[in-house]
Amino acid sequence: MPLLSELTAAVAAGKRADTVRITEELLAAGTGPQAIVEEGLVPGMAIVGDQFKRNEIFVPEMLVAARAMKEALKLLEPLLASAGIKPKYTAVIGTVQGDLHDIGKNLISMMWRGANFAVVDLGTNVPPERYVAAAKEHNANVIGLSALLTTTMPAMKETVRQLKAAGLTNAKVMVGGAPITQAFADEIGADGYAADAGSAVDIAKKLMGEAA
Ligand code: B1M
Repeated sequence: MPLLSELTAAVAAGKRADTVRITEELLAAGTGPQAIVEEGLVPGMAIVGDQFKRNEIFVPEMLVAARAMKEALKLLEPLLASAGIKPKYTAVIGTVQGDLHDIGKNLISMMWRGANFAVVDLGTNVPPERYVAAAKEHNANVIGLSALLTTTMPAMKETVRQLKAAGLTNAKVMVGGAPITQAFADEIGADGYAADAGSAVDIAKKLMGEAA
């Protein structure tokens, strides 16, 4: 199997040591860091996202794969930065005000990073004003809101309202979390809704006008 395909398989299987070793071998063989990301690592996370959507794997496997990818990215990020290669899109993400759940939000961040989005993670309990300020500061293309409690759904609604009122014409607002539905997303005026981390990548890409 060519090395890039081996890398894809290693990430998808969450084999951290193999992922790092193959990344090092590819670099030593002269493969560019961008090709390693786009043709090796990202397809691995795409496989994981699809398996997750089909309930073939669960959160622990997804986290293990994401960690393997993160280790490889540690090697590549300085090279990508020095070559001036930047991710195409920037996403700002956080869990809405009053809500401290972050496991789902962290998964979405990892998957977006895996799809080559630059991700600014605002953490949990994020007030609407912070989303607005961060979206402006980073010129975000996607703003992701996560909520796990029915009691924090109004905070999500208020955040979407403030983001829309701020006139961020460049940015699409995406929402998700266990109590969130497409109907609620439509009701509060969000641009996109994803039920899980796998479809969160597809939806974000669609919002950017790209094929999922
Ligand atoms: Co909390 N909790 N919790 N909790 N907790 C739930 C959510 C609950 C359903 C449990 C229950 O009663 N059955 C319930 C909510 C009930 C409701 O509102 N209807 C609940 C409650 C009540 C509470 C407290 C109020 C409990 C208390 O103190 N009395 C409290 C609230 C604290 C607060 O936030 N202010 C609380 C606290 C906690 C812990 C701190 C103990 C811990 C959180 C730890 C952490 O996140 N660091 C915790 C946990 C772990 C859970 C459960 C057990 C698991 C949540 C989780 O991480 N799931 C949860 C019950 C459950 O879901 N089975 C529960 C795994 C995660 C991968 O899934 O986050 O849904 P999820 O993310 C998914 C999708 O939703 C989606 O993609 C992810 C991957 O597929 N998604 C997005 C998420 N965000 C997205 C954003 C997107 C797109 C998709 O676009 C931007």
